[in-house]
Amino acid sequence: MRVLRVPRRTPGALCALLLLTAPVSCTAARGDDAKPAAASAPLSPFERLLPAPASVVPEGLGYAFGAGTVVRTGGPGAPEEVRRVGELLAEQLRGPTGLPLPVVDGEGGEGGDGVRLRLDGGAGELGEEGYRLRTTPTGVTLTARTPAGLFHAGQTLRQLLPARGTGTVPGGTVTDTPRFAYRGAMIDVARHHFPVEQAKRYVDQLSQYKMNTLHVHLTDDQGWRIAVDSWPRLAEYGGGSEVGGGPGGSWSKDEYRDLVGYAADRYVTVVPEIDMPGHVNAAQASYGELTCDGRAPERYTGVKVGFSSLCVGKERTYEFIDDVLGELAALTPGPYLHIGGDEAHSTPAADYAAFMDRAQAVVARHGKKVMAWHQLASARPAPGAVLQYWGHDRTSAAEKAAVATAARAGHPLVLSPADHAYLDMKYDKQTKPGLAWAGYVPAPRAYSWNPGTYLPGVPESAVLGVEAPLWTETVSTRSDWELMAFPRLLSLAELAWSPAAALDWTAHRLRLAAQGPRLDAQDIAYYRAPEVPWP
Ligand code: TNX
Repeated sequence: MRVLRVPRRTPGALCALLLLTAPVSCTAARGDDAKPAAASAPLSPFERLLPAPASVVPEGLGYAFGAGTVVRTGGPGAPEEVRRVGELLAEQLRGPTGLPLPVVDGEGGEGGDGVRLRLDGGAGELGEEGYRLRTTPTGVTLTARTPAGLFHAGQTLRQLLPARGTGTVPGGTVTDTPRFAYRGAMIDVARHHFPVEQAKRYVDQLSQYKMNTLHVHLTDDQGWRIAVDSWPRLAEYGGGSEVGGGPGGSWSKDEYRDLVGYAADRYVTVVPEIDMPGHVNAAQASYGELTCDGRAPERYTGVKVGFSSLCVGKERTYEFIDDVLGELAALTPGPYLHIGGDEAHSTPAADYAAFMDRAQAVVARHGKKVMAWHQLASARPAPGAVLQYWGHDRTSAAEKAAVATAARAGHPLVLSPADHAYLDMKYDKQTKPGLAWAGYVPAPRAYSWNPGTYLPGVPESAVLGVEAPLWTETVSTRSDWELMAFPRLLSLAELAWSPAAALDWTAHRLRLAAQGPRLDAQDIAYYRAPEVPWP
């Protein structure tokens, strides 16, 4: 066995790297490294992997990609889906390598050289999304129990080749499974409208770092972005506004289906959100019957929150949410409908609880599970409802305790602490777009928290995962979106996937730096965070 070459680095980095190869115990050095980033020795391809894999055993010689390399997707009886994963991987590798990489139906085992995709129903240790990637001089074998695992293996393979050009995949075995099942990003397409193409681009970007959920915040005071056949003015009129007075826009059902299918091909589940009972001005501007006095307000293009509320005492309100959630459920293969429930400052607490009871029942009747912001914890979350925590260091102990109580009662938590995971917080005071109500979130801060121990009284087993929301009050262009998301999204992807023992900022910032050329090659407008030694 070849020993993993470890260039001179800090003890923390060394520790994290050792953990990749050996089950030693090690206290990772943590904390924000405010010093300017120094250049350091180049990382090996295994060390560059982001998210850091659970285990790497370097061994023997590698496999050189060349003009004759083929992608093999399994022998007779291999499911069509494996073929599809192979086709997609070949397409992803053709761009940077410039090789033809034909996909052949054939021996997916060790039988022929090249890249072999192998589904192994018996590999129980790899779970729902894990994989093994084994490289010898004759090829690279990707093994998983599920097609999703094969997809993730393919993303690892991409990172083991240069950002541009072809090369040799190093010899050895990567064995890798995720720490958390839910690894998400959220995009707010309500405050500013974005085309579906931009959301698909984000799916490409996040799935290569093994994130598996895209939460889409489809409605808010400033705009309604999804077509609803039974209430057509929602999109037609309510879609025609956005923050700042721009034209807005909305997605047809076909566009939305296209996004959902595109995401599914990359093993990303779309979680649609219709925010209620607050954040509904665009709906009420479209249909006056959704207010208590029956009068439609003007469309809204400012950035205030908490001023609108559905009329909790009116039956028409429940016909509305039944129609909307019914149509949305029919468009949603994933398990969750997110019903918001945040910042309902204009809905009295008793009304809020009564409304959320009925809204949750509607979700269940349409065969879906409820997801909601953590304010639902203080009302009556339905059995199994997933709560998304978006508090921060200054959130009151009582509010945190309500969430912890709900978690211990069996409500899975998705953690999006605003002062670490909110991609719309400015990096520092110089960042042009963004807000700062939860403080600045420089790159090390996005990374330096542990989802498994973050909330007092919440065991890691109650944490379903992590999500990075990008609110768009101040974000209206692709470049600002990418500036805010990258590199922090990569840090959250690693927190969500990698074993706790591998988390170490000093090592992580080198992995981030190593992603720079890949982000450049993909024309991603990332922020060159000064704490990261970008090449
Ligand atoms: C809080 S987080 C909100 C959003 C804003 C965001 C801005 C949450 C559930 N609600 O309405 O867009 O802050 O950072």
